[in-house]
This record gives sequence, C-alpha cells and structure tokens, in this order.
Amino acid sequence: MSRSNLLGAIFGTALSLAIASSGAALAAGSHSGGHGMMHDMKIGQPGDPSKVSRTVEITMYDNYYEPESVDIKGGETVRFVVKNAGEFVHEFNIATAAMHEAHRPEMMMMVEHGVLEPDRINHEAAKAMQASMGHGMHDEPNSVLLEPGKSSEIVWTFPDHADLEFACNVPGHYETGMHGTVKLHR
Ligand SMILES: [Cu+2]
Repeated sequence: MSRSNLLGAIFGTALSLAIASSGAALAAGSHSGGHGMMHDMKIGQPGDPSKVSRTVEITMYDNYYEPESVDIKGGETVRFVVKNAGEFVHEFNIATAAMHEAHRPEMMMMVEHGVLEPDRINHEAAKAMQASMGHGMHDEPNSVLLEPGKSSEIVWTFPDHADLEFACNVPGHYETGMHGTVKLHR
C-alpha cells in the first residue's frame, strides 16, 4: 500500500468514526457520508495530467501559505507543486470551508493516535491505527500532507463555480490563519 493510500485509509476510518460519534453535527456539513466527498463535483476532481494548462507553486510555512490566493479559470486543470518549507507537518487540501471543518476532527484523531506528530508523520503508529480500527480505503486526491522539507503534486480540475479554499487542517493551523482562497473566474 502506498503512503497516500495508507493515509487515505486512516482518514476514511477516522471520518467514519467521527460521523458515528457526532452524527447530528456532521450531518449538517456538506460531505456526502464517507465515500462521495472526494468526488463531489462542487469541488472538482482529480485532473488528467495531459490536460494541465499550467503549474502553480505553493509554499507552506508555519502557519501560512505563499501565495495566499490563486486565480483559476472555471474548468481549468492545474498542477499544484506544493513544498513544505516550515518546521511542522502541513496539509494542502482543496475543498469547501464546510469540508475543511468536517476534516479537522479526523486530523485531531490522527494526533491522538500518535500518527501525526508536530514535525513528522509516524508511519508505525499509522499502521497500528489502521490495524486496530479496521480498514476503509479512501484516497484523498484533493489533499497532500507533507513533513518539513517534503514536496508533492496535485493535478486538479476545477468546476466552473464553487467557493473553495485551500487549507491546512492540522490541529490549530487553520485557526491561526493557514488557509487561502481559490478565486474562480469565467
Ligand atoms: Cu499547517
């Protein structure tokens, strides 16, 4: 299993538990209950690399992004090259504000299980968490979680209209300003 699939499995499991434990609150959110979230046309979808129109570089610091907003044409397919230049683990996640809010308890659960340490991802703890909490394969193509010094890419096709943010849902980071705006234009 690749690292991203492993993390996806953990996110998915944590999300399921979060829904089970606080269903009423989360039911009011915008996600569609575990499986549909990442394929929701409201946020777009994983892009075809052959259709990429341009590359946008995003650098993550403690706790902010550079740049703080990106201008995207509706329907455009963009390659994001994301680098973590901070000293802590950070996430680059494209979603609605409500989806980010729903995602934060999952990230908190990863911290509580020792998977997400301030400056590293503990893969042994990730395996233990997956083993003890069952499976639930979920890819998160709209998100990358990066240790300090690491880089990764996301190819994303945007919808014509949406209120999207890119954000870091590592506990405390969004709250201290680690989010940016996707400005969708015609
Ligand atoms: Cu962060």
